Amino acid sequence: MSNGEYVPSTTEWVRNQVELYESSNGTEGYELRDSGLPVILVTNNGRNTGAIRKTPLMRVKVGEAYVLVASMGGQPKNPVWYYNLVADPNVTIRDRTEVTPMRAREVTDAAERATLWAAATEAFPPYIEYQQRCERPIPVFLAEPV
Ligand code: F42
Repeated sequence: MSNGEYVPSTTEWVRNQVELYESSNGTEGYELRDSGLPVILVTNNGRNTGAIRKTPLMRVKVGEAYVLVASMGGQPKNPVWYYNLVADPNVTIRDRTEVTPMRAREVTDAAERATLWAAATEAFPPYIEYQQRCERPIPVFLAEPV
């Protein structure tokens, strides 16, 4: 990881979720709005600035690993964090009170992706609709403990 400074998300509700999650040491802010579904926090480096970025994502846990789904609500473009993770796969994942250094790789093998997509849609069914909404194949990463 670089020594960059933390630069909060430009999206207010996302920034607020990160703030609550971190300031409570993972005892608050770990659910997606009113859905009650659990969220993890991914910390990584910006590929151009080296700044520290923090991105809440749905919690999709497979064994010791986490599936990271670059869905961004089914918008046409990939989220910026997708490009950051491709450039530098070193991340820290907070799952409530547990913080673990991990490495994230984009899953390109079709069979592996299908298995992880099934786990992702089981944890968070709206991913199915997000994929129907956009033409890009939604990228999937697997983050594994270093
Ligand atoms: N997003 C998902 O894609 N999947 C999820 O499962 C998901 C769940 C979720 C749960 C709770 C919650 O609060 C948010 C959730 N989100 C989920 C939204 C997610 O947290 C992100 O906000 C969203 O995916 C958009 O990611 P983004 O990286 O495009 O963020 C935007 C809004 C943003 O803040 N961008 C910064 C900016 O300033 O515009 C990014 C800046 C950046 O990284 N710059 C790079 C750098 O070097 O610093 C350079 C980038 C470049 O390519 O030039």
